[in-house]
Amino acid sequence: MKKLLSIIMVMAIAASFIYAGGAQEVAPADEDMKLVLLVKSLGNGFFEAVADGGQEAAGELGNVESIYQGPSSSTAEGQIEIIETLIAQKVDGIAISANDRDALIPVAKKAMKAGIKVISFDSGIASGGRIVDLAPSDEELIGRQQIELIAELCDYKGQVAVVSATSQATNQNAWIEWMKEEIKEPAYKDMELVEVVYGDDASDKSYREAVGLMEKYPELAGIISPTTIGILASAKAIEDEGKKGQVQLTGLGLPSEMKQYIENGTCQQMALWNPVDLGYTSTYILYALATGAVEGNPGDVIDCGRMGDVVIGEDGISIMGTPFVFTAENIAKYAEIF
Ligand code: RAM
Repeated sequence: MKKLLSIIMVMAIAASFIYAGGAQEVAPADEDMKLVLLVKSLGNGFFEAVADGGQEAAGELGNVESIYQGPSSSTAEGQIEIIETLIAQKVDGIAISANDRDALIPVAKKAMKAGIKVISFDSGIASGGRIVDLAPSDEELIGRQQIELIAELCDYKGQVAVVSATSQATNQNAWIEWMKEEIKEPAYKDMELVEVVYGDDASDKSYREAVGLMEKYPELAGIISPTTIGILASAKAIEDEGKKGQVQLTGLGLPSEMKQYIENGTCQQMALWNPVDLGYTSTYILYALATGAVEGNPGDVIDCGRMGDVVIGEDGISIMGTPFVFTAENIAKYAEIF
């Protein structure tokens, strides 16, 4: 793991950048620049923390309005509709956590043609549909780490299953592919990834899917839920089914939401990054693009306030850092922040 981490850090630093943007349009100085954070769906604490980061950045930048938007459920259609409206409103930039990496390309291209700077963050749009994709961490690292975390909890034995977000989510799908790679390693020869189910980042559906897994696999040893909504619903499902201690749980969870389950041992360890930083950095990147401070050329370095310089990498991808791991030891501290 240490070796992988250092390789990734070197990759992140050495990365170069390809620009795919359109004509520049700078907001007149007397008007607020409108920078939008368009999330997968509303009602998700993770994205509310992202919005806080957007507000923080807007406060520092001055003459910036940070606008938070999202559909009521995590669908590409809902996001497309919102982007059409944002084009008509002539906003200056949109940072999108995509519900589908390909389906958003045409509308994103339309926005860029209209002079709006489009980036993706958290869950990427494929190249051609955004200038920059800001990833919270390296996909491979996240996926492999999830298997390591559950293996430690299950003593490297037994059946594990995944409660994911939507079946089209760029980020979860990429992480799951790396989970499938990692579990092929000899250390996990006594483990099996039996099924991936989709809770659609909706609490009720995630809960039902987690219960369904425990009914279908009575010997299930662990659930990995790489979504903040899914892991919370899975924790509740494990407790309600009386499976605490028998079915282990890990994934990507928001410390403020998962604190009680980390402290009572239902989920002994999980990972995540800081969503406030993600919204803050996305807003700084949009600002740099919309003001013309950078065009997004290979190797561009963007001043992102308290996050320091962000280097735009190959294919527009920029990687922020490494996930934190939360346990009963440190959860209280982080739960106060996000
Ligand atoms: C959910 C969303 C988001 C993901 C986090 C971990 O809130 O699916 O895209 O990054 O979980």
